[in-house]
Amino acid sequence: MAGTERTFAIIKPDAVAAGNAGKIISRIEESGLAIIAMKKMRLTEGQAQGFYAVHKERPFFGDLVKFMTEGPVVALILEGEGAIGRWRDLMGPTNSEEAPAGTIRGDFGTSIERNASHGSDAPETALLETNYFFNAMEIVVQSEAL
Ligand code: FUP
Repeated sequence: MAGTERTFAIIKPDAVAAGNAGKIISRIEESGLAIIAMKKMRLTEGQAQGFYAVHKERPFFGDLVKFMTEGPVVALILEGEGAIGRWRDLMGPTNSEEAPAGTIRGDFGTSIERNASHGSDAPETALLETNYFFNAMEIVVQSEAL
């Protein structure tokens, strides 16, 4: 059992621009995960480079940064039992072309790059990523979130 976890999520520029942010937020709410922080923002190039720093040597890094800065995103912190795995299950596999219908990446993404959403892959990255985007005063305690 994973226990209560927090995970970091992004609704990416493709999904926001297509008007799918609300639908994705509805899926989160229907899943029972609590949204304990949320904001819409436009990432700068430096912020996007910092967020994806682990990928900086990869050939797709430049394009990924360009994509993540092309329009606003919605950043969220989700909390619940096993939140990290549950959010990744809701998103589906990285490549939207391989993601099944019914998953967020399958329904709202179009490629491996333009895949509608991000989710942390482990407790360590979840903590790093939530702290990169949110400060303590932007996070509500779960009893107030629902
Ligand atoms: P995920 O954990 O599912 O977000 O996937 P990765 O950490 O492997 O990749 C991070 C992001 O890089 C993905 F969301 C999309 C992007 N990416 C590409 O644009 N091209 C690739 O070949 C691989 C990943």
